[in-house]
Amino acid sequence: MFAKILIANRGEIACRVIDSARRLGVGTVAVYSDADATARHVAMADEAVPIGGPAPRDSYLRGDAIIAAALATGAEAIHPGYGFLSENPDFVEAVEAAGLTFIGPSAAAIRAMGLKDAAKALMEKAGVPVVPGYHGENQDPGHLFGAAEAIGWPVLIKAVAGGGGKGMRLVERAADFLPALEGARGEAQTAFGNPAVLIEKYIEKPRHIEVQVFGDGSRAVHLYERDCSLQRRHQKVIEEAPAPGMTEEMRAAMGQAAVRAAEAIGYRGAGTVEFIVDASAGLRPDRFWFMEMNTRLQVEHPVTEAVTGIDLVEWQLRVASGEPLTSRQEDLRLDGHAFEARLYAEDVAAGFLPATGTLTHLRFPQGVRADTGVRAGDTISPWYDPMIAKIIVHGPTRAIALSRLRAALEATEVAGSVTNLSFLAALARHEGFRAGDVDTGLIARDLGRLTAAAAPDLRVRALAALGAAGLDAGGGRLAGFTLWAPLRRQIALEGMAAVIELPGEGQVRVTIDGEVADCRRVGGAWWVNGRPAGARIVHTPGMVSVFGPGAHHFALADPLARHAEAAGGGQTLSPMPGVVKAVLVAAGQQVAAGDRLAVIEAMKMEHTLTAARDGIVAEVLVAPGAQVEAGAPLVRLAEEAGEEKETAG
Ligand code: MV4
Repeated sequence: MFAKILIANRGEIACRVIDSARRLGVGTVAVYSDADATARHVAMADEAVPIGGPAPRDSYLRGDAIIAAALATGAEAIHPGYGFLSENPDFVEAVEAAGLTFIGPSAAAIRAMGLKDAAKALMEKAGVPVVPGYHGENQDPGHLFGAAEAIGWPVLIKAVAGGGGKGMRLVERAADFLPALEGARGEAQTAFGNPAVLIEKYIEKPRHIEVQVFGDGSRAVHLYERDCSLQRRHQKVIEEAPAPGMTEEMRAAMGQAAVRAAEAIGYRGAGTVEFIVDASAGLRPDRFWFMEMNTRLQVEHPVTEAVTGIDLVEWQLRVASGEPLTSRQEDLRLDGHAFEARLYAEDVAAGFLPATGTLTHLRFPQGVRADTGVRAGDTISPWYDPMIAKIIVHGPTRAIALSRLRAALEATEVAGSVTNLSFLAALARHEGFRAGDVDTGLIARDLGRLTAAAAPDLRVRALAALGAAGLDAGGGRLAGFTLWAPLRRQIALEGMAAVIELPGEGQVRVTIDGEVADCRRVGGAWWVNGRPAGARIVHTPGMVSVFGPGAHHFALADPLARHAEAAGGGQTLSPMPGVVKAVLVAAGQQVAAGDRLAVIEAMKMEHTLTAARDGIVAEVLVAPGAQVEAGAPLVRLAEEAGEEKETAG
């Protein structure tokens, strides 16, 4: 086994690799960008090396800096995690040329699976079923059209170098073929620098079922399947193992096909063979086809760990350090059912827009596995994937595991950023999902229902008002209330006004929009209208959150903040979280309404902010490169001439 490894990644996967390494007595070196100097993975590792600026190309994609860090710290091997350099064969070669071990497959194995057409041809030869279609060299439009006619409509045009749905076009009839081909080729050229396409029969309502494989360079085993059909725009949302409805016959066929795929390329380490499945007539062993092979450890690997009891990172370290695979296929067992939900900082209501912010409060329930790269107080920055955590549950049956997932999601507490938590919980309650009736279109079909924000009920609003009044603290010593407060108080929360009264000893009456909630403190817990409230009130700056079940957040309507906003005719605020690309004015400069003040970049799009009125720049509040949150002031204009400040007296 290695004495020390370097983890060329960040976030939850870096933390998760460090956990297994530590358990095996392996020393760990983290690398980090300037944006991650205080990140959890840096704090967890034995040593940490800065490798550059926050943009991935300046740090986590800099193979040279990462290899230099490994050599400087005496690490013997590099674990790439997923994303970044994990499937870059040139990096693998550079690691090996430096005398280090890459914890993963050979450069040749990665290259063999890099292009869809070559991978399909290779798999066909190895006896792995591939989607009927054309994946040859001839890219002449007439030839491709002939191939499509032969396959039969509808067909799918896919970029040979593609992934994640880029350069993919559905063609339902002959007349649409040529424009679709041109569109796919253009997109493929732009995205991958390679316009080549292949043509496939279109599988309607497919399921995405993938098989975890593990090889030692010659032999491979499979560790059963995962169903990743719950996706939104090619982003996986909830994954599970095993696949609902899987039969022993189908599992054996898919497992054998995946092992053939891995052995055909002399695969070493953890990999995943993705299949597309036509489940329109149930799961049948003649209705699955190879899609692609991911030559890395995947995000959703924990569901496989949960149902097999295997630590896949331990296996990766063992095989990379030269140990042979010790488990044979017949030694492996499938135990129960597992789910993983991906908790993201994202604004579901705004079309799943990635969000940023400081996680002022973060708490996961007991008894579930939460893989995370952040702690309370950490920031989700705009530089990287906004995943907060993966929540993984296990149970003896699918129904029990799914009810554990629902409970875990309803008991997870996050404040400081919007999240997809209630969307995930709605999915966990979805009838079709509960019935195991999953396909890749489920989320899109029921999007409205899944993203409808639940209005807080009276109980939740009353608790928020109690929290805003400061009555939740102090262990029920309500008597103190009368010492400092009047018997009747108005509480203003964003979108809600409440009146709090004390009708008697230990009792609080909250009136909201004419509805009355009689609240009482019983043994340290609140009861509302005769029932235990069963919720937790959490305070974070400017906010009261009520957790359980689910989460509701109420901004404190701060009269001071509102005053600043009104007076802030002079302030230009960032409309969203992002990075300041440019500041176009300086203090003292005269500007006219509409003049450009600053440029913010968020999610690879630039937004220019302009002056709301004529004036003089009093203050520039940010510098280029700064990370800003939504509502952050960027530039302040001097008060208009003749406008006097309010004075006392
Ligand atoms: C398909 C397909 C139907 N028929 N291929 C989407 C991304 C890429 N990995 C392959 N994808 C698909 N390929 C044929 N021949 C439907 C999809 C597809 C999909 C596949 C897996 C998971 C989610 C998906 C969402 C939309 C389309």
